[in-house]
Amino acid sequence: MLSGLYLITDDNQDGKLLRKVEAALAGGAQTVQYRAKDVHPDDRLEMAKKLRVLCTRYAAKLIINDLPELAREVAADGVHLGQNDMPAVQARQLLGRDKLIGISTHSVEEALKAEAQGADYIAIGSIFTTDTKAATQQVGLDTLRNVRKAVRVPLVAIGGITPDGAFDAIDAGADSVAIISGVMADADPARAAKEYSLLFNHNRPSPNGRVLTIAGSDSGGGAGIQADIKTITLLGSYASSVLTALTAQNTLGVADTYQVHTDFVIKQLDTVLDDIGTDTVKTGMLSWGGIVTRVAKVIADRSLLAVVDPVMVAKGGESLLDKEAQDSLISRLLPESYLLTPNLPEVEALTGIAPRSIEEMIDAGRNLQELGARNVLVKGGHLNGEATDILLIGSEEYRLSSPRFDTLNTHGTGCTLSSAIATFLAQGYPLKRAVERAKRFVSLAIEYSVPLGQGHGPVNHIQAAIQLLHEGVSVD
Ligand code: 3NM
Repeated sequence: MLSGLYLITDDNQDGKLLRKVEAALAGGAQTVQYRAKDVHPDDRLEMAKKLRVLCTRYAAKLIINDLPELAREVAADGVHLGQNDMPAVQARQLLGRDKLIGISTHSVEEALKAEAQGADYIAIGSIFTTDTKAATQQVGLDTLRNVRKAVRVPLVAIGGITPDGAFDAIDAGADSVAIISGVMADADPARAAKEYSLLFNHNRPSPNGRVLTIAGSDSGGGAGIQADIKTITLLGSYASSVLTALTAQNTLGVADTYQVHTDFVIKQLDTVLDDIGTDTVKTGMLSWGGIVTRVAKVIADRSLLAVVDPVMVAKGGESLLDKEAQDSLISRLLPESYLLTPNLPEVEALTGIAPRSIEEMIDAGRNLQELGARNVLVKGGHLNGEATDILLIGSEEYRLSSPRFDTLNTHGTGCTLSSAIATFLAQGYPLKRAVERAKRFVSLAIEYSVPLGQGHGPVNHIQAAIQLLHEGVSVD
């Protein structure tokens, strides 16, 4: 059964092809189609052999585009044919019954014909506009839906597919999404591949998705690892946790802190990852520079998708990280973060800019992307007026507003937001939808908070989760 991310190679022969394909395989690509339009046959054979070895190592399928003979020569798992290539019947004779034959189609009629000819899977496209292939017709999601109704074989959606588009294509019935530029043109193909691969977790039975939180313990239970585990669990994913520090804490503040040895932090991390693995990571309070650096290295080595809450400044304004840890955060962890979620004091500590307007929040967020963060959510809660957050996804920019509530009970909102985002990502929501849904969860948790203790009380995770599930899926 063909499913998940179907990577198609581009014609880029600058020597980086194998490295990019390997990164994409590490990120979760299930199928690789070798598509080499303008390559000398000798070089093509050489590359196809190398891809065969690589795909075998990652237990992924190798498909050869257009060339059944080459597929046979390198013992590929199958061949992909266009409408004008060798007829499927002939390719079947050449390759035998056990190999996969895929056929490109652009309509219900072509899909029915391809199925009748014995296609093992059908590609349908171009779903969206694409610059990668000239002269392809755009067919849209409706055609995909109609093809889904008409045929039984696995469907691969192709053409201009971004993570958001992939989410919609999967919803419309695609078993797999075929991607060229979304992975091959990305500076970080492993994380790009992981981003697409996670989308296939959507609508799985709970616990759906695995989230690993790396943070400190809040004995009061409102923030830190306790808030993370409540959030992840109540929203329906599996939570694992790595403790960096223990605090003696209540709603009035932190009475004392007990540091966990760095070696033991890393031991927890490796032990969980070597066995259970994880779909996403959320990092909170990392305490000091040594932990930041070594956690960042694990995230880099394993290409983990990390939501990094740069916990640096306490509610009262006091610094929670020493200078060395701040430097390590900027130089080591920022470049490995999939999403960075600073509040305004943290933006100032990281960039030296203290944003006083939406435009300045955007500028500061762009600075953080230049420092290496893939995407940034600048939380505007500390500005006066309506709370507006800025979400920067690559070069896109979104303004997300939420209501303000007149309450002291906001202890743990930052932890809750970042772990809710990590959870929804692990459940297969693309980033913008994951952030919107997580913001809704936090708003509900604040709205339903009840007084506990004499200081900043905790938010109400359980009531928020119940309410969110009642509201249904869509917050678009
Ligand atoms: N075939 P990207 S669209 C190879 O419509 C190919 O059959 C298409 O590249 C079709 O992910 C396409 O960069 C290009 O848009 C897909």
